[in-house]
Amino acid sequence: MGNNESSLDDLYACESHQWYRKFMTECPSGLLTYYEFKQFFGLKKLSESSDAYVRSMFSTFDMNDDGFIDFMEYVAALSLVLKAGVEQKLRWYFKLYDVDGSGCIDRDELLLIIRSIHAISRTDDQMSAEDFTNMVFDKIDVNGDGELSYEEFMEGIQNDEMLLEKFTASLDLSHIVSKIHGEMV
Ligand SMILES: [Ca+2]
Ligand SMILES: [Ca+2]
Ligand SMILES: [Ca+2]
Repeated sequence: MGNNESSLDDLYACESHQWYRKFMTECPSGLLTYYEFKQFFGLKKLSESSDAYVRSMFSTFDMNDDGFIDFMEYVAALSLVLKAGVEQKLRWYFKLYDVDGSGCIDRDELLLIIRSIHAISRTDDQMSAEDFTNMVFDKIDVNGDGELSYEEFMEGIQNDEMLLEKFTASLDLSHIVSKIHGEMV
């Protein structure tokens, strides 16, 4: 089979093309509103806390803050979810988890997000959102001030295999990816 480099490029181009088709089918105006975003990802009936989570996800994808996700923002978001390295993902998670943008993640923020993730992904995870939040703070709130700074978060998660796996899995969005792939066949 041809050389690897070009087939990788082809694959990427092909994926982008599929993403574009899906995007334009679901969203002919080329701009995705929050409502359409939820439709797009099959997130219709959400509890209040899940809604808050999806809304903050929407606004991290809406990079120019105009209230819409355009195609470039959508591709950037998908590329991040699908292809980004660990550090890049963690940086994005930090932004997502820091709901009020204070530069630190406090206990309530982490709990809110973890609860919302549980609600959306319906994992039969043994650990409750409260237990998970407490464990995270026990492990990586190094100075014990009840907030996770950017450094505590980045270093703590990257140095703890179990947490790293948990956090990556929590946002792997595989149901979204498989939804998109499902329509590629
Ligand atoms: Ca935008
Ligand atoms: Ca905060
Ligand atoms: Ca701290």
